[in-house]
Amino acid sequence: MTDAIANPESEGPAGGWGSLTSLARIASDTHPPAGVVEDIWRMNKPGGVMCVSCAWPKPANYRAFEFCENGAKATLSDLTGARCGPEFWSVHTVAELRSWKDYDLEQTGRLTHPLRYDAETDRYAAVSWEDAFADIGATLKSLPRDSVVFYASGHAGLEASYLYALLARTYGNNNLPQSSNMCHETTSVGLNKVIGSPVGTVVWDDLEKADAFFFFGQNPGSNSPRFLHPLQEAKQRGAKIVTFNPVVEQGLVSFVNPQNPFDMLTGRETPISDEYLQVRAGGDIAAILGLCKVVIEADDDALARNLPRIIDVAFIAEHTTGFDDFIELVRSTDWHAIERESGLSQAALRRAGEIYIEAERVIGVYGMGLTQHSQGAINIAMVVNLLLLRGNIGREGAGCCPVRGHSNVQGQRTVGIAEKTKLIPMDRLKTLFDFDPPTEDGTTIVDAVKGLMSGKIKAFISLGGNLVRATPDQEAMERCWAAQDLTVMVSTKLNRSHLFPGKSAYILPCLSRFERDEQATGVQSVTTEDSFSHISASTGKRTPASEHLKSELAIVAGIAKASVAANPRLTWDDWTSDYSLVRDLIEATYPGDFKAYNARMFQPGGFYRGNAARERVWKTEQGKAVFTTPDRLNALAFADAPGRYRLMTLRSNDQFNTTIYGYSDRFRGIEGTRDVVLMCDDDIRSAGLTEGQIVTLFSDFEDGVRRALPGLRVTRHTLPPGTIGAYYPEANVLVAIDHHDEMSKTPASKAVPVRIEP
Ligand SMILES: Nc1nc2c(c(=O)[nH]1)N[C@H]1C(S)=C(S)[C@@H](COP(=O)(O)OP(=O)(O)OC[C@H]3O[C@@H](n4cnc5c(=O)[nH]c(N)nc54)[C@H](O)[C@@H]3O)O[C@H]1N2
Ligand SMILES: Nc1nc2c(c(=O)[nH]1)N[C@H]1C(S)=C(S)[C@@H](COP(=O)(O)OP(=O)(O)OC[C@H]3O[C@@H](n4cnc5c(=O)[nH]c(N)nc54)[C@H](O)[C@@H]3O)O[C@H]1N2
Ligand SMILES: [Mo]
Repeated sequence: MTDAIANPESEGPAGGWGSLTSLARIASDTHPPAGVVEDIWRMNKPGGVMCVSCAWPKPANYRAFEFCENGAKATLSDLTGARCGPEFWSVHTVAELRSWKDYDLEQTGRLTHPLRYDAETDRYAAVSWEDAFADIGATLKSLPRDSVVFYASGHAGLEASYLYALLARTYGNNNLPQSSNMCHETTSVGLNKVIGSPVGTVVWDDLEKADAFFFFGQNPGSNSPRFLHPLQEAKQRGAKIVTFNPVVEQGLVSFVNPQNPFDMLTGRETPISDEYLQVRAGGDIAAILGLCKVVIEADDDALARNLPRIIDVAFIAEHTTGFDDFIELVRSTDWHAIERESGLSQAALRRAGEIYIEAERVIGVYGMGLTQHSQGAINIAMVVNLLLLRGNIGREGAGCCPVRGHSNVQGQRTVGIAEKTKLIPMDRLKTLFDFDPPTEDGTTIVDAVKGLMSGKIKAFISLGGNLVRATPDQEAMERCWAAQDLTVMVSTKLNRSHLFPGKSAYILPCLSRFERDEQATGVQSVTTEDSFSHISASTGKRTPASEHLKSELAIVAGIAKASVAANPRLTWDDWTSDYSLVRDLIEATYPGDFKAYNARMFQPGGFYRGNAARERVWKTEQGKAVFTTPDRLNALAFADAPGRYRLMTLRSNDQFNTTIYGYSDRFRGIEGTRDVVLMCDDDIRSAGLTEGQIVTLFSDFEDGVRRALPGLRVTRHTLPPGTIGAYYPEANVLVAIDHHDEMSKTPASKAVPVRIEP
């Protein structure tokens, strides 16, 4: 809640020289080979590689530089000169590596050989691909079908992902949870419930036409920095930006375009947010209700004075349901309750509400700050309520914009990596492949972790990711993971999940998207889907990190051939030799989304899959867009209590999820360590602590389990009282597996109830 927005903690604006310095450091850490600069230059452009980092779209009218600091970091990290070969294991045991930090594991470099764990020596050793596939297949065949999970992190392209889902289903289950089960599953379920679309409704052109952007719990400066370019342009044409975030995130305060020589030389900053509202963690329902109250009051006033209405009466009547109940709640909720629950003043909410009213076209942007709460789906429904009031969905320059994480996280769901059977055209799969697809729903991540804990789950295949590190209740997770009969991880780099091998355990190293993928019919391209539902091709050009690597698709096919009953329709070898055949299958399975797929995949900006809600066709139960009346004012599963804080688990600017690139979170002024707890002055004082003191955080989730994270340095930060922050993934030991969004089971990682002790 600031008038002149300033970030007391940041060393400078987002972008600018800081981002170049940060890149130079990573380049010197990774010793990239020749050609990497060319790859970065061509990134996210037709004929180049689509970034392996986030899912931000690739504009058709691309700029000279269509990459960001983090995309370049991810590229340098994939193309590092460092190698983690079999000789590494003659020096280190798995037990020893468990004391290593995520950063140190990442620095060992690219994995070069398929590896099998040997319990006797407590080391991994090289194994041939044939032996690995044969042994994995034999174990899978011996296990009950429902005891095996096929997890995917959002990296792998659409082709490998489609075959991976087919592998699970022909093996015999729908156990296909994905990283989005910890991320935007709240969107897939919650947004779908209210507008009939599991994904956002805006496209690139809308960004260029919007008059206002409302940001709720999304941090573009660190997590989708290319977003700052259209935001900068929006500001330059007079659009307004309003941010709701407990943390003053630098990317939402000001930006120096590192790719604009004039900006760089003059240090010209573009201020981003016009209003910055530091909402309490979990307080967005109340905050948005406040905005809606401003809109309704203005509308009442217009009506009384015979002026044009503020709400879009015609749109509401034709396209929505639930309006009356919602408005009843808006009217009956008093400002006192709104201020208390949001932590924001009525005056600040009025200023933000005025911006909403004055804007003809508004885009509502959100991220993990809304989805990772116990009432995350209601948070999202509230954003939709706000947008619906003025018809801001299904119109140019307006809409709902959830910003996705991994580069192909949205696309993997599109092509069948989903645990919910109702999302899958099973009849088409049956016809195409002549088998009976499993009919029971598969497991979410939360249920998979609980299945591990109870011993029901006996094997995990991971297509990318680092699930042991990414999920809640990490200590229990490490124990249960290692108790499985089989763990198979398709990976590029060593990570903590590899250090808890099952009774039989394999690490299968794959190509990065930048690397040349040579198969029997020649060099292959792969495709991914971005946050705006556009599908683009990537063709890797770099020499693979090792001659022993296989593509993700070839690895999936290898496991499938060894574990799934032979069937003349399952031509895994043909698909591996020519990925365009897989794209034909995807088109046959999803004809509406992938028409002329092979012909269109190199189209600049990608081809659009379409979205009914964008056309105001509402595929909801009610056939209309839904106003939701919340039954509470915060998104929490617990009440406030003395000594209890709401812990947000945060990302630094120097990490991609569990991959830690370094110890510099320069936008937040935190250098050299990640072992910190961020607290405001008032909280430090009232807890009787001093800045710099080392403390332990304890979970205050009322299930009787002791969860502790020791060794954190109290660090002063500008935050609302009662809201504190620590880094993910380190803080995952504090998150309880039963603490998740009610509707979608997304872990509630943004308001974890904790106590602090010296
Ligand atoms: N550099 C980098 N880029 C990434 C990633 C990364 O780790 N590093 N991860 C990728 C992935 S998988 C994802 S999903 C996205 C994640 O990107 P984001 O969606 O931006 O996720 P976070 O950074 O976890 O949290 C977003 C913001 O929510 C705020 N917040 C916390 N609690 C609340 C709340 O209750 N209300 C509100 N209004 N705000 C709140 C936090 O202060 C933070 O600024 O980024 C992707 N891109
Ligand atoms: N407390 C807390 N927990 C969270 C979150 C939070 O904000 N707070 N965020 C959640 C979110 S949004 C997400 S998405 C999850 C992330 O969970 P995951 O997706 O499981 O984790 P990542 O860190 O993205 O996975 C990194 C690993 O993927 C492998 N990898 C990298 N590139 C490739 C590739 O091209 N192919 C293959 N096969 N493997 C590759 C590497 O071995 C690397 O170590 O974590 C969730 N957990
Ligand atoms: Mo994510």
